[in-house]
Amino acid sequence: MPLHLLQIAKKLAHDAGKLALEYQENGFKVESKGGVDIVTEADKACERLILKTIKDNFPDHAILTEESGSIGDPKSEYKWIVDPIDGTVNFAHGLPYYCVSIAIIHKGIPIIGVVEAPALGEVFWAKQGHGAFCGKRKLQVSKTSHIQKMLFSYGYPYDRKDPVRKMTHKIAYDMHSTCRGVRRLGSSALEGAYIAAGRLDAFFHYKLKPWDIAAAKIILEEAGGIMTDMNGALLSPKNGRVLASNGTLHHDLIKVIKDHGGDLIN
Ligand code: 2AM
Ligand code: CA
Repeated sequence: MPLHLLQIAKKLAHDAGKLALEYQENGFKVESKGGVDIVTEADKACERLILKTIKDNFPDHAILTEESGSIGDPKSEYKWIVDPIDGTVNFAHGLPYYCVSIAIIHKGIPIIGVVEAPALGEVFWAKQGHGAFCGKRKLQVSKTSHIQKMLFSYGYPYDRKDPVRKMTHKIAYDMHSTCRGVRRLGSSALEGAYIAAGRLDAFFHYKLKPWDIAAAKIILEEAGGIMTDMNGALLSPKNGRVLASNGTLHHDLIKVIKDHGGDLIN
């Protein structure tokens, strides 16, 4: 792996985060992508900045981003997966729970993940085999082993007619009655990073895209956690079902989801 890849990914996330903060300060236009899904001027500007730097430095690398889709040779050894702003709805409303998410995949294996939350002043990052960090602090998932003691988080798909919304509601309602607390932060990448940091214990979300969770996945796994499909299988970009946890709780969570039939729909 080129030594400077991690440095460049971190600098990119930092620069894009600074740009997002500038938009937050000075105002921005918001556009609808259909339904309640929105994109802001800041999402587009941050993505342009990131794309330009990757293309200038690594012209032969492939890129997948939220706003531009797939770019470059799909057979390239390296692929960047970028969400310029994860938590766009929070960003648009001035809530600080949003982040820039950048992952680098080498020959199909995630090797670097960076999740920078500029309004919170934190950067979570990981390099394959070297652990996960928040700034300089090494991260470790929580030791929570009972659902009753868990702080749980989740998200709803944007599409109001999607049947998985009802399923999401059923599972979340169950969690509300059984675990210590339930939160919805509105940024899947940040929720994954927070499980890595031991702040949350678990998270689930249907209909996520690779750019929502690619960086968080490597950060979480390097901190001792797990991210899988709702039934414990490897994540599939085809269905976007994501269950993330500290690892210890995973088996019990899969059972809860299964009891509701949540492993059968996507
Ligand atoms: P975004 O802010 O980049 O759109 C909100 O629940 C979280 O899930 C955010 O991280 C949001 O990413 C992500 N997300 C991705 N696809 C989604 C979808 N179809 N519906 C709702 N949230 C989605
Ligand atoms: Ca986004």
